[in-house]
Amino acid sequence: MAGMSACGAAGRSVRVAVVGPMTGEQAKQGKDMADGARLAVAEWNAKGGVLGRPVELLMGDDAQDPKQANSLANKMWTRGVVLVVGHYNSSCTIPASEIYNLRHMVMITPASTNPKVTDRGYKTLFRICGRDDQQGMVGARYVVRAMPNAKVAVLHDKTTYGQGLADEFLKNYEQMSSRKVVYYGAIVKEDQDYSAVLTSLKALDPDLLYFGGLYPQAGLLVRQMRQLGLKATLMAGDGTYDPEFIRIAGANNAEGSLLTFMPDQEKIPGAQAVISNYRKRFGEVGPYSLYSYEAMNIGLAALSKAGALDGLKAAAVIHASSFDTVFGPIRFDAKGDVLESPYVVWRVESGRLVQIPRQ
Ligand code: ABU
Repeated sequence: MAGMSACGAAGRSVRVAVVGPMTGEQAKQGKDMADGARLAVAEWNAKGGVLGRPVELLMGDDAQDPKQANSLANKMWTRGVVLVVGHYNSSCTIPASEIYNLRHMVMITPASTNPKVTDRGYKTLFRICGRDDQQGMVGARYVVRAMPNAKVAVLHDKTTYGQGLADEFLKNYEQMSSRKVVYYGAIVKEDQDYSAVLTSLKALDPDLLYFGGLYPQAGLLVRQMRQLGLKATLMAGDGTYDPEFIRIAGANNAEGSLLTFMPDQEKIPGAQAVISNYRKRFGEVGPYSLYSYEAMNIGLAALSKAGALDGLKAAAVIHASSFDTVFGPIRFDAKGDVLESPYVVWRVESGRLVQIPRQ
């Protein structure tokens, strides 16, 4: 854990944190989240901070490991952090949030989409992105409408996120289509060679393979599918939505892949100034950069409105308020989820992600 610049004497500053996978294969997602939070904190400090104090941003690396996430949550508590933006992986957010809940620290995840994150109803826990039951349904609805006679297979990476999302897709697909999938299985995430599973799949010749997992594995999977002559279209969720997926897969291999994510951030008029400022400081905006930026803004606005560095009071403000964000006004339900499901379907076309008009 590394402290960012202390904008004032420790003890007088308002300590907040951004936590996620800052190292390892998901480090890009961690950096995107960290940069979004950095931009928000810089803007608050330029306006005078919060409650008359400078905001001090701490960063924590959970290395996508639940044990490290728990240890980090405890460290943030001992360092006096009142607001945490993170984690990225649902498998880290769920256990670490037990600690944030116990300590009455506000936690807003910009990226963890497993339903269990908020279904426990913790008072100080919020999620600014959507849920896997929502994106699983949107993915299934697209397949049923656009590929009604497709042979569909489902694969996941055995993680909380990957298996949970695959199961949501499966449930919705089988209900909506009254058809059964031809295959349901899993890969070992740490493996680099998926040929055993893919060889079994090739014999079934599916038209669509739904994958519950993240972009490093999805990219390898598509590359190896094409090497084995498997022509199935890959569909996956928000964890695969990143240009890195196309780079790892190879543009020709990824062509036609379908992903669920929020609508095009580049086309939101109210986001343009923030996107421009972000680019000047950090480079290209990642999928979770703006979610992280607004998670930090909401948390800091709530502390300010609460008038105290008190997680329970700030959480009550978040539950009771509407927040103007680059995505438009955001309100949270009683569980801490945003009121609107954000998901649309995207397709890889000519090596780029292109949003498909709403179905
Ligand atoms: N939602 C993208 C991946 C992070 C997670 O929910 O585990």
